[in-house]
Amino acid sequence: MTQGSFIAEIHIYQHDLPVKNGPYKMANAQVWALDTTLVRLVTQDGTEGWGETCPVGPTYAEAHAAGARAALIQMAPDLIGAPLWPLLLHRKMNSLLTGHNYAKAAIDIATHDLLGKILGVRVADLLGGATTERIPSYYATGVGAPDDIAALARDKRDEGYPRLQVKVGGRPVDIDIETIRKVWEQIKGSGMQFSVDGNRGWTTRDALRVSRECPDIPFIMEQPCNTQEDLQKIRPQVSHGIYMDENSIDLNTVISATGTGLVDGFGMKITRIGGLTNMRTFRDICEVRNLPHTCDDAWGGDVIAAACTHVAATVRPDLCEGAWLAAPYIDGHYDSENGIRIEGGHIALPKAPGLGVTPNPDIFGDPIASFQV
Ligand code: 0XW
Ligand code: MG
Repeated sequence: MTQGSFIAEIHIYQHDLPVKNGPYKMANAQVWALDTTLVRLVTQDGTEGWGETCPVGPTYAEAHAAGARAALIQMAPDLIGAPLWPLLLHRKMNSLLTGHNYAKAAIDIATHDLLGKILGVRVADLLGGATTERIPSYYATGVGAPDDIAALARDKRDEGYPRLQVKVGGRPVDIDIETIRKVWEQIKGSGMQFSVDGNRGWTTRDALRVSRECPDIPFIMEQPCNTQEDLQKIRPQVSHGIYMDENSIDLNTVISATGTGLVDGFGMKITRIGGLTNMRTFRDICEVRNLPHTCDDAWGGDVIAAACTHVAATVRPDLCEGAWLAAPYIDGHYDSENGIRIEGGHIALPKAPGLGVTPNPDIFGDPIASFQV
């Protein structure tokens, strides 16, 4: 029973996820392969739970793969013997290390997986209950030539994706404007939601110009510029909605951004905000303020994909902008049978207790570090 369950073992693994047809290009990052970190927690009676954290290269955010592992190794010895309650574990982790949400998230996700298995319920139910068994996803293009991205947009529309995110930035803004126009030609009238993601890459001058020159196209601007101050500056001058992604580094920032009306929604990453415990709080703040948001992560395999899917299943449907998964960009699954897949632009919520995926540990080789009672 959970009352007596505690963490008896922590195993940390490193694994590479090569990008299909790489590199994947964003305004501030280009990635050929992703260095992911997995955590396997084991309780005293041998029940296992999995967590994962996978920054998308070292320049997308203040997170990098080696940093995640160093932070986990720093905390792990003091987490042996800790009870499985996610809130108490968060407090414990915060007493051991300040910040480093993206590393703490791997432990938090694994704890939810474990708790679900012990209680015989899915993670979505631990988070308040699933509103759907078929979760919308969205497709994110890389930064690319206008005609190529428009052709991709058409394919993804035809596949049934309800939302498209087009990456821009890091090049002359005229090419971004051309891309936006050509994509819109393909998706207008289809009902597909449209996000234009600058990944911090536009100057405020660029963002103002795009909004001014595309007043007829109903996209939202996702993290167009680098800082919150930049967003404040453009906010009163643009006619398009603004979503915050990379700047929303913790719940405190989310509270400020919602409280001041700085943004109209969020692109949110489970690991950036600190795991499912904080993601649940974030979801509830957004629901109070009627703010739409995604449930994503930077990158990662089946464990992260399952975590995104479970939390997205609990979001009020009119606020759910989808769960982005790396699955279409990488080969293979950790769990060959129940790995998370996108079909027709949607994801089936796993049925089994916990995260509902069981990674094959042979894929990851020996742990890079292990801790036990
Ligand atoms: C499209 N994503 C969810 C995946 C990439 O890691 C970046 C991210 C975003 O929206 O910035
Ligand atoms: Mg984004």
